Amino acid sequence: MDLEKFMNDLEKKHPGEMEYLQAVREVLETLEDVLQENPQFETAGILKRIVEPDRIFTFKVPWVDDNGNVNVNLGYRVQFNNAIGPYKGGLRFHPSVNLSILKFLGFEQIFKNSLTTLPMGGGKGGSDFDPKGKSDGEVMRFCQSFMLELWPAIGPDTDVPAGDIGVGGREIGFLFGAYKKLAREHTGVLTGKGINWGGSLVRPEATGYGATYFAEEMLKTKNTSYAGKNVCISGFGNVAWGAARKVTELGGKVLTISGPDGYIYDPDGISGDKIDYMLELRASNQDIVKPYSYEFPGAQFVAGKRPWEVKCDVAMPCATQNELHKEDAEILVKNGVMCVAEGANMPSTPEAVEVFQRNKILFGPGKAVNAGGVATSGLEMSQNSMKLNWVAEEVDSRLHQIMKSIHEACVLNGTEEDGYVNYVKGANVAGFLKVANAMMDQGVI
Ligand code: NDP
Ligand code: 2IT
Repeated sequence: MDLEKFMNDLEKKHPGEMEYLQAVREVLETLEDVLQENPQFETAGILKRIVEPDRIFTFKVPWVDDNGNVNVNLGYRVQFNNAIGPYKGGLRFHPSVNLSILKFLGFEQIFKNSLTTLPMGGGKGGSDFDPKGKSDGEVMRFCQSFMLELWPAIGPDTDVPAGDIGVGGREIGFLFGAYKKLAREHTGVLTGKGINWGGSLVRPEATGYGATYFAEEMLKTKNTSYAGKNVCISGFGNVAWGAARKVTELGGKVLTISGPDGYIYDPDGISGDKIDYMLELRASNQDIVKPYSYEFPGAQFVAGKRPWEVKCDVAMPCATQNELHKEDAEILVKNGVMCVAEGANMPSTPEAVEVFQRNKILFGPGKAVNAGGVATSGLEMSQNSMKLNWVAEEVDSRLHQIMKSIHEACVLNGTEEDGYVNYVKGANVAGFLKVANAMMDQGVI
């Protein structure tokens, strides 16, 4: 396949969709061998079909704020690919949300969900609504208006949304309440639900726990573990919180978290009460990490910078896309980082990934490392279908097993001649093959 021609043609169809084009290129770059070994994929137009979403819904979301003013936001749902199961993926509420970002996330989700071993297709959605500083009533009215438009397009066997940036338990509750009223049924149409109304234990922790389990497997390939390692985490949301908990439990020391205002460096380690405080910080609706340094005076707040300048053994970017640049990667490598595990989706730029791989650093891409979140959403769907709840140990042990199996799939498909594991290639190849074969079986449709 002529990758440059393919990308040029795609760019002509979707000009300016930078994140989407970046994600497509990153996957296609690693599929050369698979495409050569499977000429039937070319004949059946698998690539041309897999890069385009099945359909996209866009809609307006009008809502009234506490002052009685009318606001209008944009709402989206991208149903990307349902070859191996119902569309599945989160909703993101953030002012930066646009179609390019949701298409990149939906595209990544296809392969991530395939890796989980569970029957889930890929989708993503959200809005440019900013929950920051909004009252509960405003968030509720927004969520109700959003669902009023979205509900006919989703369903437990059709498309199952969940949380992402800006969408947590509160938002899922309001969205679910609205769906239940409109559809007149109580089903597993969303995941990340409250524990008393169909949610799964361990789902809130799952992405961060899963990321840490995956990185632990990576470290094992070098006969080492988290014990005694210094770890830099970015972000301070749901994923960063779960990762901080599990890293600490496994004997690592979390030195940093970060927000849009800068990062916290805590040389004593972010553990125990300090991790609980992260939840308070997030719930404060201010979206800044600086208050941590007032609460725990041993810690330092570094304004306007990212945490990658702090010397560490393991780096876990858990905030957002393209937050770790080439220069950050170079500093991390210079400071002796041995493992980089992406808790966020596509946080490292392509140039940063190239630096890690050239220096033979253990590098785990988001679609493998953070798959524990959606995997546990899949386990929530299984429990909803069976109409029963598993205990936390059962869910956690299944999550752990899934992360180990994703790691094995990456090693199997990504090991290079010199023994270096290219986890990017491994994850893309393993994720792609299952979906491509399913598409072959189902015809051109
Ligand atoms: P949260 O909303 O809980 O937290 C994200 C936080 O990171 C936001 O408060 C945001 O602040 C902040 N942030 C944004 N940009 C930066 C930055 N450059 N540096 C530091 N902080 C920043 O989201 P999640 O924890 O759920 O999601 C984090 C990442 O993990 C995303 O990439 C998401 O797609 C991914 N992910 C999430 C999963 C889940 O289950 N929740 C599953 C798999 C992946 P602000 O709003 O002010 O910009
Ligand atoms: O990016 C992701 O995998 C998520 N935000 C979780 C999606 C889900 O359906 O649980």
